[in-house]
Amino acid sequence: MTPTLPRGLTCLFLGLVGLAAAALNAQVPASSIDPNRYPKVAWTENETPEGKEARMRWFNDARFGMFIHWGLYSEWAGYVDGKRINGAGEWIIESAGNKLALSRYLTARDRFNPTKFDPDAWVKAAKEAGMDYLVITSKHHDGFCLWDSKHTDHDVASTPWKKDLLKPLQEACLRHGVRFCLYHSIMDWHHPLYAPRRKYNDVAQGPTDVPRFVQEYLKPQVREIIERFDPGLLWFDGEWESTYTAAMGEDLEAWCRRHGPATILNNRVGKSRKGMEGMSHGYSGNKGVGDYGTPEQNIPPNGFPKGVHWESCMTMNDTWGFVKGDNNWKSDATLIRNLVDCASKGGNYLLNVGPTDKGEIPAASLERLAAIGAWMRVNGEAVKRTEASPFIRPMPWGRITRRGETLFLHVFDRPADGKLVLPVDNAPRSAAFLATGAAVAAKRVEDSIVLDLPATLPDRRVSVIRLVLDGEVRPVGGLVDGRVRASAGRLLLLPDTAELGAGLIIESKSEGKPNIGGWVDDRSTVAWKLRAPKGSYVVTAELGAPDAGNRLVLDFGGGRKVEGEVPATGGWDKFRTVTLGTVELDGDVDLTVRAGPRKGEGVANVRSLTLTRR
Ligand code: H79
Repeated sequence: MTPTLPRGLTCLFLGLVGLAAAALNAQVPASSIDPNRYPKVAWTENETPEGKEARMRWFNDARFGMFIHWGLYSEWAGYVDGKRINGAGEWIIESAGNKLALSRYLTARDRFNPTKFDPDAWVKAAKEAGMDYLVITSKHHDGFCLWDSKHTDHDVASTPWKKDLLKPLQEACLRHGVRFCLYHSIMDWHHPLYAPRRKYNDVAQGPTDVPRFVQEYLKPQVREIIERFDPGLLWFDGEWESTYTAAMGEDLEAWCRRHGPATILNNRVGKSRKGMEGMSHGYSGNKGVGDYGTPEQNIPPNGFPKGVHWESCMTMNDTWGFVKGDNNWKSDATLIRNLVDCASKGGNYLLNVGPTDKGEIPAASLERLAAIGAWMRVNGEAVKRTEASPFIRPMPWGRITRRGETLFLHVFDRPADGKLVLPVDNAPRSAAFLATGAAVAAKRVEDSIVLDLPATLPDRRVSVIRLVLDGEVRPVGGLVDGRVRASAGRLLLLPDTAELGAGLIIESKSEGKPNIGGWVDDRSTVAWKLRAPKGSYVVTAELGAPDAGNRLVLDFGGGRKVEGEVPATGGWDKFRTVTLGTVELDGDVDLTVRAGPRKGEGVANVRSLTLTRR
């Protein structure tokens, strides 16, 4: 145990730190948002979607954070007896097979002495890169704790360093306006009660008992770190072994809510994660799934409905924990594009550094953080506090973020003809590069805004254009807040924005245009969410079908149905527009399309439905 200040003094001290942080903030880059100043919002039993948005705000607005993997494995640095152990540095004991006994692994505790640890330098490196939170491993799978825990001696207090490493980092975070967060592994290769017990564990004695491990060790430690470090979020991991159950996940989630109601939880607190893709079954809203999804080493190809939160975590080289000589570094261009990619899909990017056992972040990591920071000082406003692109799929030339009536066009690759075509029912007010302020020619052409790019872009990695529109964006066929909107009295329902039932796929049968296909089971459904201005609409479908006699039934809810015949169009790849009927609509509609009893090979390939106001 380390001595602590009396509570009153601590508060006074934190107050002064707050003032100091406010003064420092005047100097931090304009890209930063200081999550420490966001009001704390507590989770409640019957939280509304708006309540959750308020609780998640600092996280959502930040968009960019630093992951830090640091522990005994940093001392091994990927090598045993001078031989590189393949795999991630932090997995060395597991990856070494039985060549590294736990008793020997633990000798790193006698050597772990981070004399170069400079918490202010770490936090500044994060802040100056445009990161507004950091997540450090309080405990990784090897069970070693970076703070002086009252529940174990397998911690930093048992090293030559002796002192808590998390408190100084938390205090540096308060000074610089970075939200301090913790990673905590559920799987524990060291604890004697944890099962399955590893073969290389020659230290643990007695029977394993995971329910007791959870009750007597995991939960008390989680409470200890919440109360001691007030983490903005808890990043659980190692939840996938079958000894940890869904019931334990729900119980741990409830425990965290009770002891840290404002602490955000990732979905690895429970058992809902779909592999490395990282999202939860059914997205969110269920017990034991935490607050957000955790894609690992990948970025989802498309965004998710509004209200689904996620964060992609990724390494800069090949490993999370420090490995000597792992020089497979991603370029700054790749890292900036990844960050923008996440933001354009409504998610965060959590980028890892693996400090050495001496406490140094590798120079190659610092160089990349500095390069990202330089880009963020110019373009950060197009990342921070933005919302996802109004288009459900990425543009071929780059990515889009938005705030209010402004779209930020992040150009990765200049199209050969230099033209960016945005299918929106808006007029442009202004368009200019953030980097230079130089105007970009933008005009309305039919259903689109077309921008003419200069021959050379200001930044070969990502050049951002701030495009101000004449009002809220009205994407043609796209989504605003998860619903297709009308444009010039017309609602265009495309495969991209549909929710496809079992067996249905998006394919392209002709002219490179996508269509919904594979409709051979007449129990399959296709659904759209839309918002229709009050009126009477004619419903048409652009479809291809070899056989006549099939029927499409459109259920608009509230007893409003439109039913129409599918004619033979001459083949699956011969598309024709047919009128299905008319319907009265007013406001938000959840449309479900079903097929009547199937005739022939299948129902139809559907390219689009169009609702046109009369
Ligand atoms: O903390 C980081 C990883 O250690 C942890 N999650 C991130 C945030 C993680 N745990 N499991 N996995 C990632 C996936 C498992 C990968 C493995 Fe392997 C493949 C384990 C053994 C083979 C990676 C590659 C580790 C050793 C070789």
